[in-house]
Amino acid sequence: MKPKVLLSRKWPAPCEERLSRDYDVTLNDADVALSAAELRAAMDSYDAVCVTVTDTVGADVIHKNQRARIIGNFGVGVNHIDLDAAKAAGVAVSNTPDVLTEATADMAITLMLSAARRSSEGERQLRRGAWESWTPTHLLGRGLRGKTLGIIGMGRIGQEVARIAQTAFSMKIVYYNRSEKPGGERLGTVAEVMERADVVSLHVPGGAGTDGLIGAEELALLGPEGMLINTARGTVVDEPALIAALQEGKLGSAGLDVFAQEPHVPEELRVLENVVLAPHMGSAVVETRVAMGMMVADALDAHFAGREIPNRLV
Ligand code: 8YV
Repeated sequence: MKPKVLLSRKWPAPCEERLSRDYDVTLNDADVALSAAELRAAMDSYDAVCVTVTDTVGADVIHKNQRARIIGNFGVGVNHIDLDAAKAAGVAVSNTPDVLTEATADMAITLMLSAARRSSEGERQLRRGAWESWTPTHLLGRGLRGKTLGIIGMGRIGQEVARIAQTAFSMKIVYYNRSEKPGGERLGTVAEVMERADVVSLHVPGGAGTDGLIGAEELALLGPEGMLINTARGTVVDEPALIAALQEGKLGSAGLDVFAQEPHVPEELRVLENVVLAPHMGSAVVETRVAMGMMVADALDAHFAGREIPNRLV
């Protein structure tokens, strides 16, 4: 009998094909995520449950003596999984680091360039037939060359964003991180980074420790010419404060791939011209998503073969 595996969302075909060879795979290909009750029930009917950022896997979902002894997370961020509850229940949890570093860093750079050069605004104008003529002052943006980029969270993705910005745009890098990392000047506080930088890109994990890390005060330090890029988690920024700062011109612009309550994006953000928005696409590259799925498959293979689980967090 093949172990029973649940995929909470649809995965790239090569990953599903690989898993189907060795496992009895069920997948949720509906457009909506599974509810907590469905996830809890799945923990008792499957040998492994594979989840994504859209699944809230709390202490009400994970329970002692559940059938699934492994939860494979398709993604690096695990703020949606209660790791303490998993530990208490003796359930393994794995994630997918490294393989999405470049894709996510590229997304941060995409948003940065797009917000700096107002390309989304220009496209919206063109598509609604409002581009009347070329003039020397039409849709003037800002250059990134020689500006200062602040990185909050100098982990793998933060370092890669810094590297690209430094090598491609000669940006000066300042960062806030608990420990010293290569690739820039480490500053003592988030506030110092917000004050020194022209552009700030967020790369800290989500969860209680970073909830509302960037609020009205920090945004004001970044200032009317400043730009905020977020490809980390929406909860890291106080979203109402961000909206107010953008509306009042206290913050120049923003590039956002993540939101506090996805897939909900506040109407106030959607109507602002000085914001570039993306629906959580950081790792949305074919090769990356396949690599992520294969990494979860590797973890399941190791688990069922009784080997050490790669990328095991719990
Ligand atoms: C993933 C992400 O696509 O890996 C992460 O933490 O935020 C995204 O890049 C998403 O989480 C899929 O679960």
